[in-house]
Amino acid sequence: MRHLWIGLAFFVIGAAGCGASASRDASPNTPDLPDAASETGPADPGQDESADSGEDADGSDLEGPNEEHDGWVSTPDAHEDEPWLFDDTALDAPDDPCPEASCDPVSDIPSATDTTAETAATPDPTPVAATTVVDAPGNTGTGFADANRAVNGVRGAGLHAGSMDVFSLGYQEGVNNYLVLSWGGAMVRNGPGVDFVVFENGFEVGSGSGTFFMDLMVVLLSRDGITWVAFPHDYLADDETVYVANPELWSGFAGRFPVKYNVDTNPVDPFDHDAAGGDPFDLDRMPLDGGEAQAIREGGFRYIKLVAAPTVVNPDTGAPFVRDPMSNGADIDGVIGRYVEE
Ligand SMILES: [Ca+2]
Ligand SMILES: [Ca+2]
Ligand SMILES: [Ca+2]
Repeated sequence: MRHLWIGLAFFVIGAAGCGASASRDASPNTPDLPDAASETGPADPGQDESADSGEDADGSDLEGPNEEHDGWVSTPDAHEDEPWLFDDTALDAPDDPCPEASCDPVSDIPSATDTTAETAATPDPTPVAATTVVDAPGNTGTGFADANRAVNGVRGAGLHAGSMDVFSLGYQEGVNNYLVLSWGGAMVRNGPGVDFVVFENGFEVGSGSGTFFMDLMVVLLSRDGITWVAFPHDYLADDETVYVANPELWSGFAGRFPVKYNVDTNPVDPFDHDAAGGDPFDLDRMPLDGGEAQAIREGGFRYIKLVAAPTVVNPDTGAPFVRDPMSNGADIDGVIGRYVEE
């Protein structure tokens, strides 16, 4: 698997600078939003209603069991009085953020060919893009607020440009800060190596600069659309109150890597990270907790929730995850599962 790490080196060499100089001209922008930190105070009791109305405004093409947002509030780790601000301070993360031998604690990129899955029977690879928008409160059906763009195929724009074929999140909790997708009821199982890839639209700021513009997301998984478990994630910077534009420091997040895979113009293997880019995830990193995380690790998941990281509390600081000052919300091009079974 070493060749993968070497292949990735060009992504990260010297990537210690901040993306303040990044231009988002090539990337879709939603209107500027207030700083995330200012929106994460005590919950507004009215947030539930505003969130529901936002969802219903254009939810004709939405479906699924999460219409009442039960998943967000019924998870034991969630704050009952802050339904839209996911606080992972109680996340049942392992002490070792990278418990498997298959997982490099620094690069955090699982090999596509590892054979360490602990599933009883190895599933056959059947790569399928997530096809169903289950919950997208920010969906308006138009432009970058068209949630269909997250299930219509991945159209990456390469190392130095962001795809425009994306659904953009914002930073208003419950209004536009997350997206839930499914595979139409099918299960994404844990097989050898990477099990699913999230394609956002990050890009390198200047050829060879090693500095990347990223819109980071926390990934949550669910079997039933009600109980959610966050994929283990950890910002590894020495000072976690300062944003660093280095994908290697954002362990377990989505939105880290540029996307070269394009269903129309560059239809490479989406699980070949060197060729395709994107953010690979291996269910072997879900903790053996004897509970829901382990059940997903061993049996797979049906629903994926992508949440704008600046609206999620970093348990190491007690404040929301920091972000690039130019970031105004993640842009989701698509998600592809590798071992998809009915
Ligand atoms: Ca796996
Ligand atoms: Ca982006
Ligand atoms: Ca797309």
